[in-house]
Amino acid sequence: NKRISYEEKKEKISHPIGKKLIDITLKKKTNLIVSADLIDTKNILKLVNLIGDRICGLKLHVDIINDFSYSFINYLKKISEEKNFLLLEDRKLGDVSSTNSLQLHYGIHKISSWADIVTVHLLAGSMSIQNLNIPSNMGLITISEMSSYGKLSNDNYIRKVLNISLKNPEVIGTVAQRKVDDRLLLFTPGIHFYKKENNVGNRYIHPIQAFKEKGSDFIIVGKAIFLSENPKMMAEEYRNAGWKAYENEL
Ligand code: UP6
Repeated sequence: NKRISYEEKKEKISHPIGKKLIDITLKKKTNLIVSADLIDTKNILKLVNLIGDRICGLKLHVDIINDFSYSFINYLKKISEEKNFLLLEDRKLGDVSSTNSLQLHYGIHKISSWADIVTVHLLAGSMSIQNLNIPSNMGLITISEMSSYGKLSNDNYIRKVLNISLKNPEVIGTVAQRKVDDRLLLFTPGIHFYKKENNVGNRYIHPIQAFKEKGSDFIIVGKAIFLSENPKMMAEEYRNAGWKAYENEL
């Protein structure tokens, strides 16, 4: 066996939201997370209605939304429950614990009141994700290694982030460009069928490479889907590609 199955992985993951994500993936046969990097709620909701059946998670950058509101979040939450997918806020927190905590609980977005999963950098060290007082059904994804060209993380940094991730029970997984311990879920952004690089330094790999070479569990796809002329069809293509790539590694 080249990798462990989602079923086996679920046994190794202790956090309820990590288990829930795997359950959704198995039920809907999709390891696709769509990154809805759009600046108007209307366009996000339009996209979600097209792709909701095909994804296990929807990733947002809520701080780019011009007309953010609670009615938008409540509506999105409702669709996420109906269509069975999780909401990820790609906040990439990176400050000391007390500031991270304020950014999670307060301000306009009150992330902890609705997000299932939030991303964090660990530049400030292991204590920066302690005492965040997040709800027990909310999980963290650490950023060990970015997809971008010229990323500053070296092997030593990445190893340290992975170690901290394994020790903190609120962490369900990580973003990295390499195989990681089976007890972490591995999320892979920078996915595109044919593009290798974009003009602002992001690097792309095919879903097959993500599963074969990097040991990915979930692919994160943004522009390849939401900028396409037929997001519904493209989401289905990435869902299929991700699922086949997973099955081929078993
Ligand atoms: N993202 C990356 N690389 C990382 C971590 N996160 O691209 O290492 C995020 C970006 C964007 C999405 O912030 O929201 O994943 C990728 O979108 P794209 O597919 O349109 O490039």
